[in-house]
Amino acid sequence: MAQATFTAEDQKIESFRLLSGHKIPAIGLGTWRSGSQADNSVKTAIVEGGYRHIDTAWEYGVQESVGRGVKAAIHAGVERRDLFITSKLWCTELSPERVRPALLNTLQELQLEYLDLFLIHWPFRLADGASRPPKPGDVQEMDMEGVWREMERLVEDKLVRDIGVCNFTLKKMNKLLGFAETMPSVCQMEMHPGWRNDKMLEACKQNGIHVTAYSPLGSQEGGRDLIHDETVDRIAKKLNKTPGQVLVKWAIQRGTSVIPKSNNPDRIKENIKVFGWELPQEDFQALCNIPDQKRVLHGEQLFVNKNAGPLRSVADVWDHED
Ligand code: NDP
Ligand code: 1BO
Repeated sequence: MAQATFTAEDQKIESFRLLSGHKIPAIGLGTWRSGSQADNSVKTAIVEGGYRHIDTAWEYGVQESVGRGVKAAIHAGVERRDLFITSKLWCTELSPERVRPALLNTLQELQLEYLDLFLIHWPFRLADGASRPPKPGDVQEMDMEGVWREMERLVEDKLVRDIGVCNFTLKKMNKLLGFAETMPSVCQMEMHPGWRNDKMLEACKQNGIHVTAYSPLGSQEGGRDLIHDETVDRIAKKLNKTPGQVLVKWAIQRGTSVIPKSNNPDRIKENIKVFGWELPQEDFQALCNIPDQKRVLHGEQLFVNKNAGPLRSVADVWDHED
């Protein structure tokens, strides 16, 4: 259930309660492809935009810059305990003995003592130096139970407050729930009106697992341009909001937190001005009815080797559930 808190700027920011009892702010700043501007974007988001949630990953190559941005925000007076910082365990580190060193490296890059949320980035183990697309042998068996046990130990040792997964299927989630002693608090998945993924959202809700929607605007280069979608544009004009705000609000009204990425200070501040108003039901529904449902982030380049497998198609990546 969403709850509201107020930032220093008196902007009402909603949050969702996780299974652990901790709260996740409804909006976070994405940092994939933020590059060397990540520090400025993170500082602007926190200090000027009122963001309290930052999403990053080792794979993005920006953790040191994100860490500088967080440090600058703390220097400007924001308390660490009021921030929610997420990072992710990359595929090359998906073996039990590599989990803790990877987390410690992430903490060092971010200059933090703990993470609020640590996620398995994708449920496939990659060999060190794996190519894109993968060569034979690059995609390897993952010991999901062994990796999860190590994630659980990070919670016990207070190095991370919550753990979770990304890019899972129903099949993989059921497998994880079969042995998890600490439940995944969060499942981070691609979700926007062009790829609703209702099945996964419902399954997570039934298990009390919170969903964070990634690529809420349709992602970046090579993505789906939802900002210029005619339904989104019509609703934005009608409500006197921007297309970005309509897309962010749609995600929150579905009960998901949402992590739009921007390096542009005006858009960073625009994307979080989504509280104190609602999408009327008819507009929410029109967004749900946008046709041509398909993923942008299907994982083909990362994981599919058509000749050697083990994942020979995008359908294999998603356990033939789409
Ligand atoms: P988004 O859907 O957030 O879209 C980002 C793009 O939209 C950028 O090109 C940005 O440009 C532009 N943009 C931002 N705000 C606006 C606006 N108001 N109006 C018009 N354009 C806008 O893409 P991402 O794929 O980056 O997803 C968001 C975040 O989700 C990632 O950054 C990452 O943190 C996370 N993620 C997680 C994944 C996972 O596997 N767990 C996979 C993919 C993403 P500009 O910067 O110039 O504003
Ligand atoms: C390759 C990483 C996709 C964005 O999380």
